[in-house]
Amino acid sequence: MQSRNGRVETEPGTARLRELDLAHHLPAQQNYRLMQALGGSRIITRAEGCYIYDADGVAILDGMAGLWCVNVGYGRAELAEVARAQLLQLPFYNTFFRTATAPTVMLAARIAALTGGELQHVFFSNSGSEANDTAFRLARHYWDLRGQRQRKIFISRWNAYHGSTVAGVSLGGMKLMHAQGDLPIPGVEHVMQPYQFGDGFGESEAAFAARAADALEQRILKLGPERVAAFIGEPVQGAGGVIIPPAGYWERVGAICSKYGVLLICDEVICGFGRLGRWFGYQHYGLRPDIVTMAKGLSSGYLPISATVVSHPIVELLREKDSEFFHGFTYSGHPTCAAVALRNIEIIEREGLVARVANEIGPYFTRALQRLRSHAMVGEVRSLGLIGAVEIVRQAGTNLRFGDKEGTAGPVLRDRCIANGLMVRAVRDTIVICPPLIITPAEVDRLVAILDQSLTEAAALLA
Ligand code: PXG
Repeated sequence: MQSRNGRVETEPGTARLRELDLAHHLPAQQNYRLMQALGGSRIITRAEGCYIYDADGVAILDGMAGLWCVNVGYGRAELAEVARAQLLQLPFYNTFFRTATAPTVMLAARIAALTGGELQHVFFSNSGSEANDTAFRLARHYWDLRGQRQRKIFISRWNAYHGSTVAGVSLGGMKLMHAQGDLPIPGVEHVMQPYQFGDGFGESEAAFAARAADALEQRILKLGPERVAAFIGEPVQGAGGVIIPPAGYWERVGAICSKYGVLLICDEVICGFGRLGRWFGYQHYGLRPDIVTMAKGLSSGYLPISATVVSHPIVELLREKDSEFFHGFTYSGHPTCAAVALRNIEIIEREGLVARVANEIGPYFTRALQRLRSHAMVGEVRSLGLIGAVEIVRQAGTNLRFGDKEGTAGPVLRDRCIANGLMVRAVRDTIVICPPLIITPAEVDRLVAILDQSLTEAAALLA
């Protein structure tokens, strides 16, 4: 690192790091002026289990598993060792020139075994965004090859998150992201999300599920089914605020996709690898997707890698038509990332983390979170597996928000949580929680105790 006098700084102190951060580093999704006003970033220096530690030595319980990704928890020496061995043997080789590496091939086979059925073919990328871009390009190419060149439109949902690339933002339903860069690109449509607390409050679950699913059918009919390529959705929307769909919603959506021959793409970037108590969220909902995208938990965030799993008939058609898929990234199937992902899957299996979420810690988490319902400002607590949300409202029993606009109370509560030693995120007025799958009952109790205390403090601040 270069200091002001040109010398290399080997171990700059925290204050200097924060100074350099403000001077040179543009962190993701930030208001760079506000960052300056707030004095820069918190420097995270190490992590172990479910805890992260900052440069001041403060321990913070990581209620977000990094960024919805560190499923096996921090400090897994064997993942470091596997990476080291692979780096020494073959750090990199590409998959463009009819070349492959052992970890890449083994990981593809491993993933295909986990997804099963027709989902037998795996295309690798580096991020969830790229996995979805891959799905986007592949689905359009597929319909061209099938001679249905009109089938170009993707339908997604408002408030979905599918990434930050041009196609990722377009497929996503975040209006603030669309507003920058003139997005979405043409050919992407959005329908209502299955967010009962926000958009179907007081409606029966069955009626709301039908209404939300039927919005998809109505849009398909309006556009003309022959023009719709695919529907993409997260089984449970994560970044949108942990939207757990009402019973029956996905079943109906799956049936609508089949009825009109629309490809179903499940974005498993957050739900995959045990989060909902199954390997994948689509399995929880009994869906049969044509394409499945995954990232995050695939390597527990230890190294960047993502995958687009493609069903057999799609690949069969590419073969039959003798068509080259002009798509790929330098690091598609990166052997070191693949080796780490393979070992990560092995850890999840060896430790029975998926069943643990379904049968033990998931239900424990659900019960513990429900204790927060005693607060007057908690409108709803919901969870599935190890993902959960707490809705902050002005008055329990309603869905009315604090202040003049949405998003007043959420950040206040989040900041109290962080100050009290718990990392969580606020999505407007929804606190979202997504801890590592290894979290212990005692750590869940601590997580809930901090939320409890922080709710009391936030209530006083918002009064
Ligand atoms: N799909 C889903 C469902 C995601 O959650 C992506 C795709 C994109 O993955 P990459 O690896 O390209 O970031 C994601 C990522 C947030 C937040 O604010 C969530 C994500 C990323 C950044 C911030 O909760 N999810």
